[in-house]
Amino acid sequence: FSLLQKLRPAILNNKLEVYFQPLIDLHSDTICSMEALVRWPQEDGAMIFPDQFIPVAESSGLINKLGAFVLEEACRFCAHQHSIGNDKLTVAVNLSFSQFRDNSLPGIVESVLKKTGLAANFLELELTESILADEQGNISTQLEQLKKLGVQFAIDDFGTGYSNLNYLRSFNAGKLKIDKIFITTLGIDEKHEMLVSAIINMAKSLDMKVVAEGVEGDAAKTKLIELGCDIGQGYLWSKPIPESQFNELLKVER
Ligand code: G
Ligand code: G
Ligand code: MN
Ligand code: NA
Repeated sequence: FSLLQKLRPAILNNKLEVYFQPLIDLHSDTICSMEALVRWPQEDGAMIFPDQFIPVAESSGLINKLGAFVLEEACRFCAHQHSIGNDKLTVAVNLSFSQFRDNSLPGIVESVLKKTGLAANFLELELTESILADEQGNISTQLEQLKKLGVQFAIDDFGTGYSNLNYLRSFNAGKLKIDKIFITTLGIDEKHEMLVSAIINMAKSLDMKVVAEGVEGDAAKTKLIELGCDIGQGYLWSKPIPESQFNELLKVER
């Protein structure tokens, strides 16, 4: 069987699972958000990661179903956290270019928010710069519709794509996520330090919160605090984990 032949029934029969990775507010040292990252557990205990099956879902038209599933799981879990008192927690969901292909995304997001009861401003959609830069398609119309719903946006993998800084400014995303390739060795070697510092200052001048992805050690964390970064995400705190384990993390914190 090909991956595609297995993926279709897996999605239809709810065999995919959504993991969550915490984002840490570096000022208060507490969990302020979580990123939803999809996983595909296999019968034999093995795990297939999204780098392998997202491209298959994108090229086969399954990405909308997959995306709707992740959105619903993410919003449901966040709404549940609100109901038990973690009422500041936000949740981030990754979007791919192909999820904008048929104009259905704003409607899907709206219905998921309604169904799960999560207030729109607690949902954060992660976009890459290439999605933002699309000028031929109708992505910008859909982004406007999503903005009207009141959802938030984060620019993902910043520093690895082609930036249109003027568009970045006018788009007004709430968060800028610096790609992990610039972060992992921070505080160990000085290679990326000036660049990270410049990105942080740029984001601040654009009124965006800055997230450093791929924080793996204390050296990077210390350097990021020194550089004025707001939020960290990475193995230093936790890798992406299932809901049950995420609940434990939040309990430890309280
Ligand atoms: O944990 P990691 O292996 O989860 O993620 C690998 C890549 O897959 C990342 O680029 C991430 O953005 C992407 N990804 C993870 N979950 C989703 C999802 O639900 N939707 C989309 N479109 N991409 C995802
Ligand atoms: O959506 P995005 O492309 O940013 O996906 C984040 C990816 O980074 C996921 O695959 C996630 O599992 C991975 N990741 C999260 N924290 C770390 C980390 O500290 N180090 C590394 N190398 N990868 C990480
Ligand atoms: Mn992401
Ligand atoms: Na990223």
